[in-house]
Amino acid sequence: LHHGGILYPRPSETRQVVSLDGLWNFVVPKPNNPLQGFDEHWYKKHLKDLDTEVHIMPVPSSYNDITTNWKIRDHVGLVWYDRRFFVPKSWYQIGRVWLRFGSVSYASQVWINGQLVMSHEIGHLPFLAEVTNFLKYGKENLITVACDNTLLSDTVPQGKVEEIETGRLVQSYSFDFFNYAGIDRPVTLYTTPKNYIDDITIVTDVDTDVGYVDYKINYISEVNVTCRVTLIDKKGIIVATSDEYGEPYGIMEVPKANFWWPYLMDASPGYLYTLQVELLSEYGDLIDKYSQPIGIRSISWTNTSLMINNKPVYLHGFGRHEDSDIRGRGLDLPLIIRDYNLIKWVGANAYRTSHYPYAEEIMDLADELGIMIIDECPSVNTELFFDSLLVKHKNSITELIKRDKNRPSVIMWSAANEPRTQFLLAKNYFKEVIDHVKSLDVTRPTTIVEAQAVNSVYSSEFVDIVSFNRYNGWYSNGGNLDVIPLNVVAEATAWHEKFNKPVIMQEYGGDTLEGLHTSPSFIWSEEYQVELMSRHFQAFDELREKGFFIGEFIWNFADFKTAQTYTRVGGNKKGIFTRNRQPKASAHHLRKRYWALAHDL
Ligand code: GCB
Repeated sequence: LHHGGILYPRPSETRQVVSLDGLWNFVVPKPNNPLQGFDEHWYKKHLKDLDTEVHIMPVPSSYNDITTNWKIRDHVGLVWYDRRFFVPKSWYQIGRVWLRFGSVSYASQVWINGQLVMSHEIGHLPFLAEVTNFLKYGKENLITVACDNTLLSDTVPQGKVEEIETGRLVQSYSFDFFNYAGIDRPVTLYTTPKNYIDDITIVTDVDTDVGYVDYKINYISEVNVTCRVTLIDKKGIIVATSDEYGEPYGIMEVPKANFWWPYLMDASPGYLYTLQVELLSEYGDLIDKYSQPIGIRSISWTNTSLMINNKPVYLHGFGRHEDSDIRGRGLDLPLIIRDYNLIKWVGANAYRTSHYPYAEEIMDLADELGIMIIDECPSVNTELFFDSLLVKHKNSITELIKRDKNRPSVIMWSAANEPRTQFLLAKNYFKEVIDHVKSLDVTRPTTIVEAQAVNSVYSSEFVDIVSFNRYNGWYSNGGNLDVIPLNVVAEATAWHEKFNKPVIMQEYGGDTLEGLHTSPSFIWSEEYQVELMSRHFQAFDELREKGFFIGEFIWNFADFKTAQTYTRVGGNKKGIFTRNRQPKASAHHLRKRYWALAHDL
């Protein structure tokens, strides 16, 4: 696998990008022979020529809900995808050709024309390989992907596979969202010159009205090169340039900079500049060029607050999922733009990418709108802790930070959701996880989202910001909404007192069936959800007076699919929007609060 940068494929004067999205062929091996594809060398054949049922599968999409066959929805193990594509003759000796997947869930192997080009494990993260020497130029090529959704004790996240009475394998897991799988994000083929820009790392800072952009360029080159870095504002005006020495690192000063501000904290939140990076030969010829959007802002924190550009922020938003009807976790542009419009409408300024990294295309919109992101790695509900798992957990963080390090929207790293941190084994495990995050990025605070009781947690001592989830009026005291203010204030205060750090309530909420009305409110009704929220708001207002409480996130932005269980009616219904993104009464209620909070700031 490629160990360099993972820059998003962007066309430029020196780079071409071709999408391999579209309709692929899809085959599920026979249940009695899960390794059929390997035994029969499917990667060397066209799936369409096999003597077995071939489905048409859209890419990107999860495969689970596309067909009408429950055996595909609930399949455990390998599935196979392939398609043909052309590579233009003009790409021959163009330099390098790369193949990049936005993500494949969970593990995958990729072949080009029958030759293995890469393998990757862990969903929700991009991976790539150089495929220059595997391609046929000016001819048709074949790409084959084997994808395995199996979750075991040594995967991130963990799961269990059991054989039931009929001999069928069944996947179980304790996390509360459907284990969607497949090629769920875009697949791209792109070119770079032979000598090319491999990675860019940006750290920004602010001082009164001056912005600082610290840049570091990694390039691969067999010849002597210099770097020219130019910062361009939204109007296309050059506001700063690197010095004449052409070093691959430096600091640019931007007088009277437009800072990146969170949504509703400024008239033009999410201001982005373009950082244009050029690799030049010693004669001054352009070798490679890449343009990276960046925002200028600072993040700092104390034991009671979190600051953007030295101004304290109060986070008000939600936990979310990448989830929708039919496509599952597959990237869908109409859906992400709808979500973006709903986020603006409801007046949220933040969300957590619960419980895995979201698509880069979604993150781009957060950068642009000024939404503050708590960027979560794919570790959710970890129950067993051991070294080989720790290695994978760290890998997922390495890949996440490599992908998102330049995003102004990312203001915090979440290293896990609801691990079983009451076990002593979790202590050293999470110390190592947080040390690892810090070894890669010291500019952002860390958190671990806790569900254990304050006094039995071994992880919050390592993080910068304490996060907890609690379902008062739902999993505890269901039906007794009056306990909420007391309990929430007491618990948040206890977290602060124990760890002396800022505190965020990362989840609270209750399942609500849209259209179910009761007066007085009764569990599952729209009225109950609204009242549950009001009682929390009362607690949050009290907590804000105390000075250490820095954020409230309702669970969840929208209803989403889960595994089949008797506690979930068509999935988790704690959304303030339905699964098809229409408001429940709670969305209107939340909107009033979030806009009022915004005007308060
Ligand atoms: C939680 C989990 C989240 C669940 C939620 C619920 O604590 O973090 O993934 O969906 O509770 O609704 O049970």
